[in-house]
This record gives sequence, C-alpha cells and structure tokens, in this order.
Amino acid sequence: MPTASETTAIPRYTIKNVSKKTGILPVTIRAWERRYEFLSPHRSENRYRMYSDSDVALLMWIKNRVDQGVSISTAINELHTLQNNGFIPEIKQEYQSAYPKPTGIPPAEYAARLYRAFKKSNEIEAAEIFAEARAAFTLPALLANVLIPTLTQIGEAWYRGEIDVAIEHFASKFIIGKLMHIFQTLPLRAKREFIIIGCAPDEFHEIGSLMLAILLRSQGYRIDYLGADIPLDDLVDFVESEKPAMVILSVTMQGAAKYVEIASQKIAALKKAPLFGYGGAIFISQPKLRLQVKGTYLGDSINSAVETIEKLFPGK
Ligand code: B12
Repeated sequence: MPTASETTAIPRYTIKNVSKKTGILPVTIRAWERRYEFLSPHRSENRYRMYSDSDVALLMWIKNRVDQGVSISTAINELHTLQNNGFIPEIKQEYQSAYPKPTGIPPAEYAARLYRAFKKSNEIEAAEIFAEARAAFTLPALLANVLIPTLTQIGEAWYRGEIDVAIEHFASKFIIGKLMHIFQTLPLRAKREFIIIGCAPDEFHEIGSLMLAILLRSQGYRIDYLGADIPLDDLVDFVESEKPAMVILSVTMQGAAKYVEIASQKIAALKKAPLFGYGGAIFISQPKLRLQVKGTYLGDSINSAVETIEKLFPGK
C-alpha cells in the first residue's frame, strides 16, 4: 500500500486544474517555476505539466504567504527552511504548525500529562496532548523534551512496580505509531545521502533509532528504517546490495552491544564500505564498549547524532 507521501506525489492535475484549485494563474505558476525553480512538475507524454496533491499543497502555502504580504522569493526561502526543519505542508495543518505555536506550557508539563494519560490507558487524552505538543514544539524539541522524558517516567514507574507491563506496552506502541506516522509523511524524494538505520540483533528498543530516522529524513536524507532486532548477515547483505553512504545501529541493552562491534567489522570489510555510526543508552552508561567498535560514535543524544552526521556529510 502506498504511504501518504507516495499517494500525494502522484501527478494528476494539469496546470489549468491547479489554477482552479489554488486561484493562481497558470502564467504565474510557470513564472515561479522559471524564475525560482519552484516545483518541477512531471511532464505527460505530450509534454503537459502534471501536478500532484503535494504540489498543490505547496502552491497553496506559498499563495497564503504572498497574500500576507511576503515577497515570492522570501516565501519560497521560508518554505525550504521549514521543510528542512520537518514541516510538511502536504499534511493536515491541525497535525503540525508551520511555525511552532508556543502555548506557554513547558515541555516537562506535557510529558507529565502524557504520562498520566498513559497510566489511565486513555488514548483519547493521550492523542489530544500529543497533538497539542506537536504543534507547540519543533520536532527535535518534541522528541527530546516531551517524548523521551515521558518514556523515562514510564520505565521508572515500571521498574518500581507502579505500572504494569501492559501500560508500558500501550505507551510505547502509541508513541511508535505517532512517530511512524511522522516518518512516513516526511517527503520521500530525498536530495541527500542514503542512510540505513536500525537496531542490533536482540535489541528491541527501537524508539531512539526511529527518532533519529525522523530527524535525518526531515533534514533531507534518504532513510531506510529497519527497526528492531536486525539479523547481522541479512543487514550486511542488504548493505552490500543497496550501497548506502552510511549504516547506523542503535543499542540499549548490554547483551546486544557485541553485535555492533561485529557489524562494524563486517561492514568495514565490504568492497565499497559505507560509513558506520552507532549509539544508544548502553554506549553512554558503558563508554568502554565504544573502544571495540570500528566506526563513529554519534554522541549521547539523538540531536547530537544529527549534528555529527551533518559534519560527516557537509554541504546541504
Ligand atoms: C519502551 C521500553 C521497552 C519496550 C521497547 C518497545 C520498542 N519497540 O522500542 C519493550 C517492551 C520491548 C522493552 C523490553 C525490555 N526492556 Co525496556 N524499556 C522501555 C522504556 C520504557 C523506553 C525505552 C525508549 O524507547 N526510550 C526512548 C529512548 C530514545 O531513550 P534513551 O534510550 O534514553 O535515549 C537517549 C540516548 O540513549 C540516546 N539514544 C537512544 N538511541 C540512540 C541511537 C543512536 C544511534 C544514538 C546516537 C543515540 C541514541 O539518545 C537519547 C537522548 O537524546 C525504557 C525506559 C527508559 N528509561 O528509557 C525501558 C528500559 C530501557 N527497558 C529495560 C529493560 C530491563 C527491558 C527488558 C529486559 C524487560 C524484560 N524483562 O523483558 C526488555 C529487553 C528487550 C531487549 N532485549 O531489547 C530497562 C533497561 C535497564 C538496563 N539498562 O539494563 C529500562 C531502562 C527500564 C528500567 N528503568 O529498568 N522495553
């Protein structure tokens, strides 16, 4: 089944249809394309420009800004900056805002509210809190300051015996669902390097790697996200056939850390070896484990991992 962004990318409208939908004259749409390289519509067999739903959404966004008095070149620059920060005009405005709309409520308060909703297994409340926090913060802030603290509270409460495993599963599945939705609705037409991300064998904590996958895709990288517990030989075969620029593995539990060392060696031995990066909670609590790995330790947080990768692949 196609993802939301694949569906919205299907070219289906002529310039006349688009003009009707957006209220922008065909001549203006063509001028924006010529002068600012804004949109590169698919060409039909008879060379007609064909636009997708996603193109229509982008044009509407630009039109709104121009109607607000912003110049066309500024509006296009704004759009590119927002897209690089994870804004997706193609998806519904109530799900995310173009500019974060601060509510004055600190992220820790959202984390506490989300935790309380999970504790009651109240999905409606959790969804409302999540939607409000999503609109209030940038993606990196949402992940680092709302979702990770919520998961930490869940883990601590589970460890103290205050909540059941069922609540922990309810909360982590809810968060994974929301994160997968964000991941799959980010633009798929990547302009930057191809990176494969997932977890080492025996590692079932996948949320950190999924968060990193989201932030990197929002920065324009092409990302294949493979999730938890990837068998090493399959990973190496996949890397050999797909030829990514980088492979990243994440580990939380001590038992899985040894596989990162083995994976790093197997990947380094490939003919055209990609870069190898790694991270996760176990490499923070036991830094000595890093000594064995042939690759780049990406840092103690998801955001530091993005910074490290940006340095490895400069020139957006
Ligand atoms: C959700 C969860 C699960 C879920 C995971 C679901 C899923 N599909 O991901 C399930 C139910 C599978 C699970 C299972 C287990 N879990 Co668990 N789990 C958690 C919980 C609540 C949240 C984990 C999480 O996703 N956090 C979000 C991430 C992003 O947070 P983080 O790791 O702190 O991330 C920071 C850094 O580590 C770093 N980072 C993270 N990932 C990456 C990746 C890269 C590349 C980089 C550079 C950086 C990076 O960036 C973050 C900061 O910005 C934690 C509690 C906690 N404190 O985290 C326990 C926790 C991790 N689990 C724990 C345990 C004990 C287990 C089990 C052994 C339980 C059991 N008896 O079965 C199993 C082990 C399974 C396995 N072999 O992997 C313990 C681990 C203690 C330890 N170190 O030994 C914790 C800490 C709970 C606790 N307080 O005791 N768990």
